[in-house]
Amino acid sequence: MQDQFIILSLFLVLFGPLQVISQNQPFNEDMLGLIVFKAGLEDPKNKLSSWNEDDYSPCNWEGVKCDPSTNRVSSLVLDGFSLSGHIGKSLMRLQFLQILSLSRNNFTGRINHDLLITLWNLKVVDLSENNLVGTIPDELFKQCWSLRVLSFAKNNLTGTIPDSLSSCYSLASLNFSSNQLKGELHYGMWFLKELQSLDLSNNFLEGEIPEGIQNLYDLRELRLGRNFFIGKIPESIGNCLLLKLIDFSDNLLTDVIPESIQRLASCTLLSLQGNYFNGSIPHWIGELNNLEILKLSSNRFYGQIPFGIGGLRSLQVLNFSANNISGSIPVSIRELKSLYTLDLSDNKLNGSIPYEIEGAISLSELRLQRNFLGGRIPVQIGKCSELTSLNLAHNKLIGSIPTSIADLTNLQYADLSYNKLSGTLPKNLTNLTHLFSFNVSYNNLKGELPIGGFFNTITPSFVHGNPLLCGSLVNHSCDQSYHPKPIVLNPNSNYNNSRSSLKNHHHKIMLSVSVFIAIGAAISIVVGIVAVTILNIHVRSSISHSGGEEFSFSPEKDPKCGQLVMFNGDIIEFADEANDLLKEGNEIGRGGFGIVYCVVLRDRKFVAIKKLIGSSLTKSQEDFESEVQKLGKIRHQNVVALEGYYWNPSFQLIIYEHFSRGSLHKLLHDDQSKIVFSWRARFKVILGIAKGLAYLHEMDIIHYNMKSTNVFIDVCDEPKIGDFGLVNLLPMLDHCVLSSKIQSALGYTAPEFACRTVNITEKCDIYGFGILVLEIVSGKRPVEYMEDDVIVLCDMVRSELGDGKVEQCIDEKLIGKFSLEEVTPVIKLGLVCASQVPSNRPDMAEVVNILEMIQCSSEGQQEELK
Ligand SMILES: *[C@@H]1O[C@H](CO)[C@@H](O)[C@H](O)[C@H]1NC(C)=O
Ligand SMILES: *[C@@H]1O[C@H](CO)[C@@H](O)[C@H](O)[C@H]1NC(C)=O
Ligand SMILES: *[C@@H]1O[C@H](CO)[C@@H](O)[C@H](O)[C@H]1NC(C)=O
Ligand SMILES: *[C@@H]1O[C@H](CO)[C@@H](O)[C@H](O)[C@H]1NC(C)=O
Ligand SMILES: *[C@@H]1O[C@H](CO)[C@@H](O)[C@H](O)[C@H]1NC(C)=O
Ligand SMILES: *[C@@H]1O[C@H](CO)[C@@H](O)[C@H](O)[C@H]1NC(C)=O
Ligand SMILES: *[C@@H]1O[C@H](CO)[C@@H](O)[C@H](O)[C@H]1NC(C)=O
Ligand SMILES: *[C@@H]1O[C@H](CO)[C@@H](O)[C@H](O)[C@H]1NC(C)=O
Ligand SMILES: *[C@@H]1O[C@H](CO)[C@@H](O)[C@H](O)[C@H]1NC(C)=O
Ligand SMILES: *[C@@H]1O[C@H](CO)[C@@H](O)[C@H](O)[C@H]1NC(C)=O
Ligand SMILES: CC(=O)N[C@H]1CO[C@H](CO)[C@@H](O)[C@@H]1O
Repeated sequence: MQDQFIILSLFLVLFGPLQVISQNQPFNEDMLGLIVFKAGLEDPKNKLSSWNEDDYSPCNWEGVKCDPSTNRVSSLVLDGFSLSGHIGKSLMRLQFLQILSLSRNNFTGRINHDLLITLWNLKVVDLSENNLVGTIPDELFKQCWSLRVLSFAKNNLTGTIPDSLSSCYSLASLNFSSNQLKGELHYGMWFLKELQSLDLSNNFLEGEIPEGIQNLYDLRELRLGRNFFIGKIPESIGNCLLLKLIDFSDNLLTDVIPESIQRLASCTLLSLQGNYFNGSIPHWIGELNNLEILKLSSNRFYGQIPFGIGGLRSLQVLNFSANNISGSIPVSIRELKSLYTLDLSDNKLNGSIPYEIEGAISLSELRLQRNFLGGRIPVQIGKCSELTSLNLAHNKLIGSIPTSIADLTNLQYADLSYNKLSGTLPKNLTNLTHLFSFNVSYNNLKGELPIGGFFNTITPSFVHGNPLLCGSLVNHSCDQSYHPKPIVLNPNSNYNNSRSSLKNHHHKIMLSVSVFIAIGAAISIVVGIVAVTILNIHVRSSISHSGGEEFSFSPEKDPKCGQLVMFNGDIIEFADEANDLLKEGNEIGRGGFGIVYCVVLRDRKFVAIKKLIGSSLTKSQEDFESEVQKLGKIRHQNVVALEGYYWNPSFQLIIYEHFSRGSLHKLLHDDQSKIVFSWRARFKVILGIAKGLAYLHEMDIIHYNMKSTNVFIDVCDEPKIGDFGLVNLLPMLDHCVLSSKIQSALGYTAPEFACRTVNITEKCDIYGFGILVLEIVSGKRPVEYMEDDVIVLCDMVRSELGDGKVEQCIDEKLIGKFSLEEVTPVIKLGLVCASQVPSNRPDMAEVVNILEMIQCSSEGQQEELK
């Protein structure tokens, strides 16, 4: 058989043009061409075994198809047959060939310049993924009118793209990618008006991208990546309205992203990575709402990530890494339900990781390393259950590693190194069966390393640089391991016990006093009295012991003793002798965090000074100062301004603005207070608190302790929220424990505090706010102790409202002086905020909107009445 081929080939060579022989046998001419073609090939997998010269027709041969009307070979498709050899002249006998596809073989040699001239019927030529060398001959395109698809991709072709190519005006798809083509792109390329797909990526093309691309009005795919193009993307690209896939990656392109791209609404892929683009990421990018892949990494983009990015509902890959992007991660990220990969690494992002990341439920890879991200790792990250890879290294993250990380059952790789994380490693990280790398080196973690799972094979370099970690791995015995010291007992904290027993019966509004006493009060009162006594002794002794030394804190007097810092830059001069400053007579209040004194400064200005108790638990000076500095930046009409602070190792002061009218609690419940607290004023207070709290939440601050004694009222009836953010001044403890100590006020405590499995979020403040609303409207305390009953305000209101007796819930002092249309929705809003289930509570921004709507509609009604 092999011999026959050789003889045949010889025959062909010897007797030259075969037309003579084949004229009357057009049939055999196709066969002859194919047989000779086969004879020149290596066919290691015997793919062409069906090519038998004894057949009458090649039409049934593997890879061969004939046109039924002429019985001539119209299609030769031998993709991936592992053939090697040259694409010889013999194929040019297949005069009726329309499709020639030899992709994914090992053909070598040059491209014959006669190919298209001889086979002028060819519509598809695909020689991609072979080992063809040499230049693309200019003559090749002399007669190429019928050519629709041309691919020479992934060969070793050199030289330039011939200008003559522009005469192939039927071309719909052109692919010369992954060769070694050089030279500039000729504007003749844009004469190919039928072009739908153009791929010249991965060559050595250079120069500017010529003008005129708008002629390609049918273009859907444009890939010019991995070349050496310079200059800008032509603005006219925005006229190619059908473009879906745009890839200019890894060139030397400059300037800003053309505005006109915003017209390309069908675009699903936009890759500009690895260029020198600058300017900010355009806000309209969020309008390209079919985008699935957006890669802008490794450029010179600066400014913020536009909020509108949340409009990209189909987005799967977002890569902005290695730019100069600042600002924070927009909360609109929660809208990106399809997002699979998010890479914002190597930028200058501030702010914290927004808890809204929980909305990105498809997220598999999250890379935020090397930014300036602060704050805590949000517990909600546990909701991103598809996460396999998490890199937060080289940021300024604080707080503990949330146990919710253990919910990420698919997690394989996590790098949290080089942050300021504290606390212990959650034990149940050992539950993560796919974990193979969990790097927490260079943080402030303490305590014992978990045992089991990944931690059985851990090497020291995963945990290096945490001096307080213990265990055999780090040669540091756990005997004197870290035990959190208890916070100074708060006299009210034990109310939580009685509260939880109340809660079991919360469907009953009234509880008989005997039950109450039996379950809660007996214990809580005794503990309470003991605690108050201990607290008093502690405070008195600390005041009397440290006496004069403690109060000589003017920086000039003893610089080593500590430093007093006022945010307005003033050096504080106290009017009185330092010794008299923080004396009991000046005391104006006590809370979970400390004692508050009212002090007059030299300039006659009053300030409130809070002396932190549990001082041995406060952080290092550096941490304390950085937290207070942060709080000092919190400025809002409805939030108490922090004016300064003082630190020394034994005690710390925080200096606030002072409000002479006192707290909301005083205004509502102090019978001596003669002030008329009108409905208008109350509404203003409710709205103000809502705005202040919304602001705090926006700043990522959870208050944890919303109650009427922590809201102050200024002379214009504006409420000011105080006592926020202090949790961050204490060392990191389990949030749950900490919060239960702080949440001292009976009745304001959100039910989830009792439930250790539920994460505490800002929704706990919204619960407290709801109770506050009811308190302001009703003038009643959240829990009132009657002669032999306990009334839980929120349950009482809920039941009265249910019975249609709204008036019963409104402060008697207001009777006749309010509009029911306004009060009723406010009460309902209060109840919704005080829902038992955290997710049922609206967020504060919504609350503000609702209140403003209530205000508008009732004002509207009053207008109408006039
Ligand atoms: C391609 O052919 C060359 C020689 O003709 C051979 O060395 C090489 O292994 C072949 N490659 C493949 C992928 O078959
Ligand atoms: C061009 O050809 C290469 C190699 O076959 C292929 O990977 C690529 O997807 C093709 N480009 C287009 C736009 O189809
Ligand atoms: C293709 O070109 C590259 C770079 O010049 C060379 O290393 C490689 O050997 C070439 N391959 C073939 C099959 O000629
Ligand atoms: C962007 O870069 C170009 C050229 O590198 C420069 O001319 C232009 O001023 C830069 N524009 C902005 C907004 O930075
Ligand atoms: C983002 O792009 C950079 C290059 O610009 C690349 O190194 C990195 O791997 C990409 N990120 C992801 C997650 O693919
Ligand atoms: C990043 O932006 C800062 C100013 O915000 C500028 O000083 C710096 O040169 C920029 N870096 C790069 C690499 O563009
Ligand atoms: C991990 O432990 C915490 C409490 O320690 C618990 O809330 C959480 O459900 C646990 N997670 C897993 C996956 O076991
Ligand atoms: C996770 O680990 C905890 C102990 O840390 C264990 O109580 C719990 O059952 C584990 N959960 C799973 C799903 O393995
Ligand atoms: C953990 O991270 C540190 C700091 O980036 C690095 O030096 C160390 O090699 C990493 N360890 C492992 C096991 O990857
Ligand atoms: C722990 O001690 C052993 C033996 O002294 C030593 O080989 C090892 O390097 C030490 N490991 C660390 C993390 O210091
Ligand atoms: C809001 C915020 O924290 N901004 C800071 C982000 O980081 C830069 C550089 O460290 C600071 O200058 C900003 O004040």
